[in-house]
Amino acid sequence: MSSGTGAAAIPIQRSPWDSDPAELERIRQDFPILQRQVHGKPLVYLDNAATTQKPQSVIDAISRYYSLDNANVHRGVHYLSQAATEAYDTVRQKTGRFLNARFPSEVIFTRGTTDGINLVAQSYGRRLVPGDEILITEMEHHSNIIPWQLVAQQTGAVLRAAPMTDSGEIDLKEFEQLLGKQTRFVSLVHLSNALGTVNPVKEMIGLAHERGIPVLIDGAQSVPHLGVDVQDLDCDFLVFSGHKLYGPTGVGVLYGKESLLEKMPPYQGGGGMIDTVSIERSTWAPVPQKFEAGTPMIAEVIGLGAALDYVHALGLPSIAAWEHQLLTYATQELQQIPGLTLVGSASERASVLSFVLEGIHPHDVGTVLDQAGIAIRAGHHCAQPTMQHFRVSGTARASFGLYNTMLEVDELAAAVRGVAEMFI
Ligand code: ALA
Repeated sequence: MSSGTGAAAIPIQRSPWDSDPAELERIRQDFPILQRQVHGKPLVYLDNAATTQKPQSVIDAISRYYSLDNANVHRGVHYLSQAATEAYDTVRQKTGRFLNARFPSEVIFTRGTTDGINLVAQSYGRRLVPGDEILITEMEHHSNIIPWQLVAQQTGAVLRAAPMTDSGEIDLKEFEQLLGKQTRFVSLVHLSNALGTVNPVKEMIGLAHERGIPVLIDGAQSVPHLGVDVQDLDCDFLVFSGHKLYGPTGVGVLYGKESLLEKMPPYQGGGGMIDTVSIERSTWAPVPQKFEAGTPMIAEVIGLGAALDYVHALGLPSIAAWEHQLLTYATQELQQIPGLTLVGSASERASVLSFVLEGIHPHDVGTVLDQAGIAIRAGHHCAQPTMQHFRVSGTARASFGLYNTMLEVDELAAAVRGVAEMFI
């Protein structure tokens, strides 16, 4: 993997469970849902880009919190409140270490990736004035398009998108040309949920920084599948979701450089984010509390902490290596199916395989596979501009997680071959 991807901190190596099926089976036992059947068939879960399954340790951490430790944080002098506050703040420190942030206060808990991008758009973005430009790319998820459209409408700023090539890679020359005198902000996806492309974000951040432009990285897919080092990338902001990292839904992380977060106005007002309040005016708590109005997602943050522990114990380099092997094998197997076209053939891809079958609607592919117990996603993947580029209404998408097996790839390939033959 080149250093340009920003994942240089995670060298690809062989995964320990690569040559030891018993180790992979042991890992699978950690995920109770993988033992269930769907339509009378063992579940083959290949929709990890949408959400990942949860290990028992995450489920137990949430259950234990509600059973034994439930209390509000940052508000009480009593034992439980202090214990909950300590548990909550410990996850902030853990997340900071996971991302290699300089300070734990650079970690803000959000409801998820979408919430984090909206926070930056509605806080940092409020400084934009008519004629200012925001630069994204053609391969963004809707959650990295709409918040910028909204702030552009509010401020008179202009939203531009760097185009991609037909292999699903950002055209870096075009990207650089679009970094103009008026560009005030850049927001980029690291790993495309629709194509699997790994963008050279470190290089792109460097190009933006040469012009003094801050950059947000949408790490929804890259944080769980590649791992990210925010200091190595030198991104100004990065967002991800807990539920795509084997943690719970309803919690995510916004990393921001302290110097930027300190200058930004609050996104939402309420309890917990203030220093002083009078009817006339209020002053704000320091970062990160300034951005965490109201009772936060305490149980979810604690579940995220357990997910970080789980991933850390296995090691992201091992996870990335295993998923790389699954993707390579799946690509090789699916490419042999008559009538199948891969959508997205970038030289650097991870964890996601998008495809269309000639003359067959992706939803039909998804429905037939579902009957075989195989869960994939079919549709536009909340990336309609990406679909428009490839002139398709949607794709079928298999996406891998740390617990998938080569046998499951064989089952996927056999089922997709069956669909192709059924409709010919
Ligand atoms: N963004 C998620 C996906 O790609 C929901 O499926």
